[in-house]
Amino acid sequence: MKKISHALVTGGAGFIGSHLVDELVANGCRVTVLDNLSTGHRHNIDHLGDRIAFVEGDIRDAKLLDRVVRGCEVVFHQAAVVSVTQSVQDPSHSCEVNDLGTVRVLDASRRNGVRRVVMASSSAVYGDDPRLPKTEDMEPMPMSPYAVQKLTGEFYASAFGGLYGLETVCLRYFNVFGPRQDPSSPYSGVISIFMTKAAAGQPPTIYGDGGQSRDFVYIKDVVRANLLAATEAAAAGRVFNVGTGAFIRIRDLWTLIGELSNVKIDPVFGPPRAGDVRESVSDIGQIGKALGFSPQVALRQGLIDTLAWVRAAA
Ligand code: UD2
Repeated sequence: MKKISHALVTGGAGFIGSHLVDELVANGCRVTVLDNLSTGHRHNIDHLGDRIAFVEGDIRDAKLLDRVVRGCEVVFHQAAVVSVTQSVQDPSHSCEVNDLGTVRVLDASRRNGVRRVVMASSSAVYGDDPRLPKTEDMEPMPMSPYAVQKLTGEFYASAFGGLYGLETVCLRYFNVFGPRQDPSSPYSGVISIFMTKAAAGQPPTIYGDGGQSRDFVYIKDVVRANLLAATEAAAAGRVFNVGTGAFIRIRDLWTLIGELSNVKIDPVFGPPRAGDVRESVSDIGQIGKALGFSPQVALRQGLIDTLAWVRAAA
């Protein structure tokens, strides 16, 4: 892996951000974390002690951004209101954080000589386009405020490249899972919720008929995609899917988690969730070709590792 001298990770106390921080530190990179701890946790980065600089603050704070961005070579922009449901309930708030916050991060980056910004985008931008798998050249069909905001972020990234020469890479994450994904809110990732239910011997609620598909990508692979996006010359100005190219339906996911957890409990079915996408599976040909990325951790192995973490954390 090519070396990065100094990186800012926004949302670095969150699930994805904190794993990225771990890997950057392991690679000898100087790391600053900016996180307002709205959904991130100090305990995700506490083990790093003074090997990182932690700044508690908000990405909408332009003055603070100027201070923390200065001297950074790469910015990994992971901070966001990450829940589709929350964006449906409070579109103004998620717009402020996800759009205004993103513009502020890009603006501070270009004013302070950052070489490249790697941005967390989302598979949500594809919406319910029935064509599968989803390829980056499909016309986006955002169905939720969250999806609109992530797509807007991509457009800003592209405009900042054209206007100011700032290198940007947008990564459309599919469903990321792994240790540290917080199961405690109704907006949490389905795997962390299902595992917690299985451990407690309780039935999960499946929204809709459970036939919806998702492409679950393990956190370690997502971190690797970020590092490639930051260091490979060919990534600049591009948008890439980050997934596995495979999918599982939500009801089959519960069966698999039950099997790995040694429980057999029938799920409860509830009404479908507003803004939920029916089918989601990535085409990862582009990121494979341009950056040499391919996922290394299969769903089953990732679930086993996540389950071990859930049990240790209980
Ligand atoms: C994920 C991302 C989101 C966005 C989106 C793009 C997470 C946590 N969120 O949202 O940020 O990028 O992908 O489409 O990764 N479900 C249940 N029962 C539960 C919880 C969830 O049936 O208790 C279903 C839910 O209705 C959905 C699927 O499981 O169909 C996945 O839900 P999720 O919240 O983990 O992720 P998603 O795809 O809504």
